[in-house]
Amino acid sequence: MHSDKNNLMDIEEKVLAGERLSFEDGLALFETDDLPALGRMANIVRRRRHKNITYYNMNRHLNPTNVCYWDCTFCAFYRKPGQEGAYTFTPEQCVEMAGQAFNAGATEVHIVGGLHPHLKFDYYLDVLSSIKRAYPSLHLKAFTMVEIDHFKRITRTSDEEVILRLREAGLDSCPGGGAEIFHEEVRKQICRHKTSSKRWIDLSRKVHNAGIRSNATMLYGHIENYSHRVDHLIKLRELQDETNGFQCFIPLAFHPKDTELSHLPGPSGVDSLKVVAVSRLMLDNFDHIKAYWVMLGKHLAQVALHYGANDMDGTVMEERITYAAGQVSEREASRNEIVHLIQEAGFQAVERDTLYNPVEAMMV
Ligand code: V47
Repeated sequence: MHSDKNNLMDIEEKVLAGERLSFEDGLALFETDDLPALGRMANIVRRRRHKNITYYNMNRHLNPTNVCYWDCTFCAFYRKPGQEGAYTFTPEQCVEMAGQAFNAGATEVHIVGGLHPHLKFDYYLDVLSSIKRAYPSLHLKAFTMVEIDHFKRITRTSDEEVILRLREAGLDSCPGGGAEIFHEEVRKQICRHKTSSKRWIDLSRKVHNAGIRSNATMLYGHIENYSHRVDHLIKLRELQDETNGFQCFIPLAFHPKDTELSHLPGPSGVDSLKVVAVSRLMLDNFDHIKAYWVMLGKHLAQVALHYGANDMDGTVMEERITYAAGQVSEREASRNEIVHLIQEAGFQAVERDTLYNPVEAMMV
């Protein structure tokens, strides 16, 4: 029988030769305690692709409503209609917030929210088109596959028609949320009413086929096991082989506070670094892996840059989803702070737009 050490040596050979890793390889990578070996391998791939560069962007999160008719057990952000703390911004308020971000140098607004039982599709189109009209150069990275699925249900048109109307209203790309863990065994326990994994993948395919880029995420550190994670990564890799429409993968560290899963501890720092490294190694057809500092914390995000990540996300400006689940100190960062974090970790900071074009004037 192969020992763990032999296994890792075989995998490292594959990594050096640029060969694709298998499901079993992914599992062996998660199972090892040899964190430095994981970091070494992931760093080889990261530096091969991006040398010493770490990207960041100037962005703002905008969550038009927290009202949601679903009840995902990992979420502390949603409120039922009429519940204390429930809110819905008007399109005018959304424009005002986008304007503040634009004036502070943002190139992107990241728009996601709850599935409100009464808002019409026109509301969402209005949010997009009003921001676009006021600030045409702002990139609107808006609505996950879960929201697009909801729009399809409330409009009773085709997926293609929904995507087209969003694009006409100003949608430029889609964020990667709502993927959670694809394996239905886990999904039925943490988000049993939510868009199925098959549907999430199918809608991503349709978005990519319409020429729109999107991101992908994985929520880890709750009830999933290693094989669920590897299954998730391989499903994403398969779709990326087909469409090449994903820009970036973002591992999302579970924050338990005030969720139905608050009895769980959330992932350790070691586990988070493993996820970043294994993602970099398994997702050989993804250009970018994000160390999302909001969920990792700023210091662990710095370390993650040595474990395969090449992007720090951005200024964020007003994060609500992780904040609701107990992330108290990390809601926004200035450009200087992000650049400093990247440089302090030993990398060259490059400001990018949403599509990973360097923003030349701002290169540091
Ligand atoms: O879909 C919800 C997750 C996601 C919790 O595309 C939680 O560039 C941790 O998708 N603890 C939203 N995570 C965030 C997201 C994202 C973030 C940054 C960049 C991009 C991108 C996408 O957050 C949700 C869900 O998977 N989430 N609750 C929680 N308690």
